[in-house]
Parts: sequence; C-alpha cells; structure tokens
Amino acid sequence: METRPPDLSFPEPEPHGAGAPAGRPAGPPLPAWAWAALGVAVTLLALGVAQVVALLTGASTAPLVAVGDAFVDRTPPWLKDFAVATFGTNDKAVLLGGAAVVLLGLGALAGLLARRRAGTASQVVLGLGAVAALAAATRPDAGALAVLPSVLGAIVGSVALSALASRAPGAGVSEPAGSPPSGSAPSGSADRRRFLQVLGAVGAGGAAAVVVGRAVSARLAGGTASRAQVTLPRPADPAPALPASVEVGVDGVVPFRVPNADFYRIDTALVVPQVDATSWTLRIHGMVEREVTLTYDELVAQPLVERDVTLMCVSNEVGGDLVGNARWLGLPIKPLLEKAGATAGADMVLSTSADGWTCSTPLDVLLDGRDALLAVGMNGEPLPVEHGFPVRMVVPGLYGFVSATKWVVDLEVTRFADAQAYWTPRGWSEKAPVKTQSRIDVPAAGADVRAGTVAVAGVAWAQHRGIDAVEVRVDDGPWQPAKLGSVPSTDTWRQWVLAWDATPGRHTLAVRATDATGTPQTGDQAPPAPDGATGWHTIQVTVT
Ligand SMILES: Nc1nc2c(c(=O)[nH]1)N[C@H]1C(S)=C(S)[C@@H](COP(=O)(O)O)O[C@H]1N2
Ligand SMILES: [Mo]
Repeated sequence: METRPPDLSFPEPEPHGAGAPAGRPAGPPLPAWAWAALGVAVTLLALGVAQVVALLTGASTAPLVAVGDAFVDRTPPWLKDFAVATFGTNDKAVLLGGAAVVLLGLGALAGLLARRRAGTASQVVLGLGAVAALAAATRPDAGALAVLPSVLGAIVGSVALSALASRAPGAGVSEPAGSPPSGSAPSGSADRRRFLQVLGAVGAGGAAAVVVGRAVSARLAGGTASRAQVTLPRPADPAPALPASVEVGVDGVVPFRVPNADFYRIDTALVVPQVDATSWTLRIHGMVEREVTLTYDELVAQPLVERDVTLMCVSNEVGGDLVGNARWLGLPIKPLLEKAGATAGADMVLSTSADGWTCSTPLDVLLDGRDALLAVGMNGEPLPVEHGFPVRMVVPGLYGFVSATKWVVDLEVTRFADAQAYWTPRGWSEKAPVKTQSRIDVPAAGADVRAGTVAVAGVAWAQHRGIDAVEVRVDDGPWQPAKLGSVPSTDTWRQWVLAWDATPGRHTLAVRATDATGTPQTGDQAPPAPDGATGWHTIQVTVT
C-alpha cells in the first residue's frame, strides 16, 4: 500500500473559471503541508542567497544576524538579564536559532498564502526582506552595501515562490467538493513526487549555502586572519611570577588564571566583529588639547606592561561565573590621555567599539594611576577575536560594561552630562565600581559529602580595593575565617579555603568577604540591575 503524508488540505477555493488556465500543470492539487513546505524551501533559498552575498558585505549584514542585532539593541534590560541568566553565554545561539524558527514559520505561512494568492505571498517575502534590509542599514557599523544580502535574497525568494507556485501540481484547478482524493492517480502522484523533490532540492541548496557561507566567512574573517599574523612584543614591565600559593590547591576551585578558551564572554555582538590589526586605528578626541591617533604598530612599539586583572560582568548573579582573571598585556591609557590633554570640565571617556557599542568610564579612574590598559594580549596570546582583537580596554575595579570595551576604535573625552553609553538609557548605571563578592566553588551546591574534614573553597573579589578576609558560616554558627591564597595585587580575585568539620545531616554554607578598606560584603540581596548584584552566596549540602 502506498503511504502518503496526511492530506491536510483546506476546502478548495472557488473556481475562477472553467478548468485549469492554459499552461498550468494539471493533476491533483497539493495539500496544505506541501504549500507550507514550498514556503520554507523558498525562505531557505533566500537565506542562502543572502549568506553568499554577505561574503562580500560582511557576516553581520546577513539578514538573521542584522535583525538579531537590531533586536538585541532594543531588548529591555530585564529580558537581557533573563537571557544571560537562562542561557548564559549561549544566549546568542538561542537568539539566532529563535529568529530562524520565526522566519521559517513566516515562510511557511507565505507558502500557504501562495496557494490562493501567489502574488501577495511574493510581496510578503519582499516585505520580510525589506525589514531585514532596514535592520542591516541601521546598524551603527553599516556600510553602504549592508542592505544587499537581504534585498537580493528576498528578490530571489519571491521570484522562486511565484515560479514554484505556478508550477505546483494542480495549481489553478479545483475539484468538485466531495470528490475523492485524486492523488492516487498514477500520473498525479508522480507529478507531486517530482514537485516535492524540487522543493527539497531548493530548500537543501539554500540551507547548504547558509552553512557553507557562514563557514567561509568565518575563515575569511579579517580579525581571525589578522590575528594569525600578529606576534606580540615582550612586556617592558612584566607581571611578577605568580607564587604557587595563589592556588589553595583544592580541586574544583576555578583556576587563579582562567585559560582563554574558558573565559566568560559577554557582548552585544551576534557575529564577532572582525577587525584587521593592520588597518586598526584608535582616535582620541573630544574635549582634548590635541587629537591623538594610534595605529596597531605604533601601539605595540611602545613599552607595554603586563598585569593580572580580574574582569567581571555586572550581570553576574550572586554565585555566578561571569567573572574571570587573566594576564593582560597592554599599553597604559593614562599617558595617552595626558598626551591628548583633557580640557577643563571633562569627566568621562566614551569608548566606542568597531561595531558601535559604547561605554562610559570616569576620566579620573583612567588617570588615577591604576593599570588601565589598552590590552593587546591575553594570557600570553594576542587577544582572542571574541575577547576584542586587536585591542580592548581593561580597567581594574569597574564592571566590564563601563570599562572593558572590546574591538575599541575611539575614545571621546567628554562629560557624563553630555553623552550616554550603550547601557545607560537601558536602565543600567552610568558609573559602576565592582562590588565586593565571594563565591563557594566546592562543595558544589546540593552536593553529597562525607562526614569528616571537608575543604570549603572558592574565590572572592573586590578589584582595586583588594580582599582582606573571607569568612564561612555553617548553618546558624559563627563566621569562621578562611585561609586566603596569595595575590599579586589588589586587582585580582583571591582564592580561599576553610577546613570544615562536617557532621551528618543537611547543612547550609554561606560565604562573605571583607575588602581591604575593612568593609564587609553586604548580605542584602540585590539583583544585577542597575549596578551589580549583592548578597551572600549560600548553598546546601548533605553530609553522610
Ligand atoms: N564592544 C563591546 N565591548 C564590550 C561589551 C560589548 O557588548 N561590546 N560588553 C562588555 C561587558 S558587559 C563585559 S562584562 C566585558 C566582557 O568581556 P569578555 O567577553 O572578554 O569577558 O566586555 C565588555 N566589552
Ligand atoms: Mo558585562
């Protein structure tokens, strides 16, 4: 017996005339699901064409990326917070995947519409392309050709939709209501099978073009290729060798220096900005005596310093892992700003990335002598592309969103009263020094442990103030001082460990740190927005 997909067809439309228009294929009409499949196939084709065109215009001009980026910029703070909390650093993949599902759904609807109104359906495809083109054209880093992928993709998609719709078996014919399904007619089912094969080929071709196009553009990407050519100079002022005692020696505690591949990544860019070091320049302007511009070669020709600095995201929940410590190599920002000469009244540096993201950093922080860097190296390698190649800012003591601009290309000396950074109108603070925080890494929350001596250990941080004490509380007992790992400066996190005499039962462990100004970490719970979460990291364990 021949198995066929379920026929979900709606009642047939009223005939427009007698019989099939001349030249229209005869045969049994396609069921609704096949029309939806036609829409999906055409959408994949459009996306494939767009992805190939984006090889010329840049990966961020591909329609889903452009729409996704525009969406990210319009995301309310609570939703961004939710996305980071729920999907962590996979939030981008989730967003792109979600956008693809929505678009393919719209494509399926356009296909269903094409069954009756092929002309209108083609216009819907063009309309979707226009929306994507608008999104691409209004990106801060959009070039003149940014609309091309969406426009050409939509044109090919709409032409393909009309062409396929007019060739669909049974298009334009209708059957008398109540007539038995005629798909079993031998010639009709062969026509349909052939048509569905064409749809499959169109859809698969489009999908393949998307996959191959993305892979090729990643390979050709300017930043990735350029990074492979870069060799970093040796630091004029190297970081001190780290004593073994920076590690408390407990398995499961985050390493003092986090390898690049494990380092958390947070930014608004759906595709990583690709910046070629050989064409990179930094412009320092605004309220300055004289503008300064700097090329990459000029930057790395100067004496570079190397420092261990802990970077931290304001979106980190208490106990979260959007924090990491690395060894950065870079050029101090202070002398550059002094060369430019800030004029009276300036109190902020607005830094801008190659993709148009902006960040406000207090001028006095950049000039107070801390190791604020234009970093080119991370843990002994050129900056990874996703961490800001070729140059990013690193400023000890401030959350990343007000200090750590990746792919930085522009520093404008200005005033908080005159300029706003990306996150400011989205409800985040314009200034945000890091709050003292501590985290229990072992035992893991909810773990089962053996009675006896148990190492409770983790990290604490209060960058640029430093950590003076960490204490652990078991249930309602007293706060017990933990042993601290050593640190090279006040700018890094600090490991800690407490030997706990664990007795059988369920226990609650809490941790708090005290910074080097003597201020203990508050137990008041606050969410990440607008300027960083507070509260004590508290976990439950079962001792047997
Ligand atoms: N260009 C650019 N730089 C950026 C951001 C961004 O969205 N775009 N995000 C900032 C935030 S919120 C943080 S926490 C740090 C994270 O740096 P990392 O991804 O290297 O860990 O980068 C900062 N620099
Ligand atoms: Mo962040």
